[in-house]
Amino acid sequence: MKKIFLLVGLIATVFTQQLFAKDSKASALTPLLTSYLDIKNALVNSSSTDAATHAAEFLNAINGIDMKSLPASDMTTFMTFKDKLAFDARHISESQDIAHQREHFANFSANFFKLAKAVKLTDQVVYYDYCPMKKSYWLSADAPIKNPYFGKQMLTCGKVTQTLNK
Ligand SMILES: [Cu+2]
Repeated sequence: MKKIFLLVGLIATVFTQQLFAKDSKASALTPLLTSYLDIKNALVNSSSTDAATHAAEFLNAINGIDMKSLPASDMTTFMTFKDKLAFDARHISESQDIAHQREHFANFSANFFKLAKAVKLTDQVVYYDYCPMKKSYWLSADAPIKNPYFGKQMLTCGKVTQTLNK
């Protein structure tokens, strides 16, 4: 009998988690995380062209967000960071110079993490990594370190400093 209760409890828990998962995935801001990670991966691969393309996508996404569709608290946070994020994304999108893109990416990442901490963008685990050489941070969806500031030159330099959704 006890086992049945446990089983029912377990099923209820899983069901509830899935309901919440569906809820948070619906955030209008989730595409920003996708584009952010695309930019990051392009920099890991030292591709300035791809970084520029994905930064342009980010810019389109952030300018296309309907603020009225956001819950009030998310809207306030979003408004705090919108212009700052758009500024760095625009510079990355307009440059083909990877060093210049990486300069902007440092500030971009710091602001993006503040947004990601305040607004639930995903149910997936997000890592906040730090590069001691560059003294800068980045977000990643994967635990192994792949450094976007140096790429192949120093691919595994850095460490995880914070983890979201774990
Ligand atoms: Cu610039």
